[in-house]
Amino acid sequence: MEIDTKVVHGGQHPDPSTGAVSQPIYQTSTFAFKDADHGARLFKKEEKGYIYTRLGNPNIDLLAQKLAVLEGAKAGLVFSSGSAAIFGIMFCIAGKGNNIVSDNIIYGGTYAQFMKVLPKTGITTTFVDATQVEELEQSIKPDTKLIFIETPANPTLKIIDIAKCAEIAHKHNIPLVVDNTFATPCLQRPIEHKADIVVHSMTKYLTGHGDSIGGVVVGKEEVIKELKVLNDLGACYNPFGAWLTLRGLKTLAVRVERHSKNAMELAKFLETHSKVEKVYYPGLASHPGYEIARRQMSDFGGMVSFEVRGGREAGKTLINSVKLCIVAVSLGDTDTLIEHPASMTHSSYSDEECLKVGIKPGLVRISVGIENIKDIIADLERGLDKI
Ligand code: LCS
Repeated sequence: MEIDTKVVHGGQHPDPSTGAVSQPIYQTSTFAFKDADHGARLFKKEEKGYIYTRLGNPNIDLLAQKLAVLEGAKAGLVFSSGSAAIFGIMFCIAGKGNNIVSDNIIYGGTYAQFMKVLPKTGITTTFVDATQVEELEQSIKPDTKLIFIETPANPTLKIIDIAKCAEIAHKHNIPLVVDNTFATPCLQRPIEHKADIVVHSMTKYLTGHGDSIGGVVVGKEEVIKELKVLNDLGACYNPFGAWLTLRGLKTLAVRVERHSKNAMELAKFLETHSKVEKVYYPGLASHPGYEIARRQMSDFGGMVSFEVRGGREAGKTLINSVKLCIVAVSLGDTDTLIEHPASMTHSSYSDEECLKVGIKPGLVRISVGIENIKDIIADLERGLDKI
């Protein structure tokens, strides 16, 4: 099946007990056993069945299975957020006293987790520019347990060659972890490029309507089994959230097609605008990652960033002048969202760190929605005129 058929049917069948095409919501914390022996057999894993929603639930399991199918992985595990999913990987795969190597442009919340939370568990992070293959390879030390990248990266849309990073990781017998939130499996499937573990904030395109927070990890069965111990830590998801994401996934391909088409038009408009200094969109030939993006993605996605002439103040004027675009963080929603990375999503980077990795003070990020592009452009044109 092609990916746009898989998002509709992949891993899913009508409910076996009722024939319901949309799986009913199993909003229950616990499941009744037939008798004492049945309960004991389930706990001993001698028989399959549901025990308690923290350990497993039909909606949550179906979602994990479906996302594994979409990414071409063997298994998956869903979490209460993308951040929890990332922490799960670091805690279980890297572990105490070890190191991870991460690209230096990542979501600000992930950066904060690597800088402030992981050290509490004894994990250190080495930040590199993963587009520089030699730098990446040299950064790997004997205690390095994994490489982590986002591509396209938040917020500069930096494109990293997944296959090259995987080659380096495997040379050193460590896994490559790819955060595929920006691309979605409709546009990029990192496992096809030899990545080992894929993580998503489901909060974004996968759920797609800005109404639920969640995260997922997919990979080999042994990796997911390792992460399953996190159930004992309390890491789990909820049936209604899973149902919302399963519903959102049905339209993922059509939404992403529209997001990408709108983003390309917006990027082209911004590139010719006199108030705009630079546009960051991997679908533009001027983007340094354009060739790699063409190779590893089937389209360029719905995220566009740009620098306005006049720096932070000009960016602020623009953000305060738009009417249709909603001033908010998050991304991948039906609605167009606009934000200022340096003071919002990436405020965990100091001003110096922002400058070092290229998150300029005048950078504005737009999650291009599925509205009519003429209305989005008209709104931004009005805002740019106010600068
Ligand atoms: N990975 C990426 C690439 C993200 O953009 C985010 C959140 C996360 C992981 C974390 O996922 P969460 O825990 O929020 O589900 N990115 C956000 C952003 O750019 N604005 O608000 C949240």
